Amino acid sequence: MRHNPSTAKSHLNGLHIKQVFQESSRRQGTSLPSGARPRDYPESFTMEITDVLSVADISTALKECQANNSFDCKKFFMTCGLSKKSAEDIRKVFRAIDDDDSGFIEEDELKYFLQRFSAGARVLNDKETKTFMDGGDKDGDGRLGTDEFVDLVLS
Ligand SMILES: [Ca+2]
Ligand SMILES: [Ca+2]
Repeated sequence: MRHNPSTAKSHLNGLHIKQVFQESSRRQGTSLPSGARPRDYPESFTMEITDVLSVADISTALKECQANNSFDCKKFFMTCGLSKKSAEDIRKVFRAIDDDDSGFIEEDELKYFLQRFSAGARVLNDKETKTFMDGGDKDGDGRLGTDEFVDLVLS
């Protein structure tokens, strides 16, 4: 029986190295906040709200609450399509609104809620922010936890 040493192995290794190099260049291209730990947030790094919701639906929802005092969170969640999303998708949106990654949406983050959907959107006034917070803050700690947010969207 003849045994022919294969030359294919070294060729494959060359290809493999090239693929690894391309992969690592691609990863370096993504923006990583300093001090962030990728393993804790496997999917949320480059997460944009538009990964979950369509730009057209967001635009319609923002138009509905353009006038001062016209913001209604239930109506907004319905129009932008978030009410029909899975709890997992709603949690992704939660993380996008939780700007300081505290695990909670505080009042000052809620005030800028609409700007997370579109940078040019208006800021909610104090009354709208309070109504929004009171509607979701079931345990009364003055901030929205993930479950409180998911419940509010799906209610
Ligand atoms: Ca926060
Ligand atoms: Ca709360």
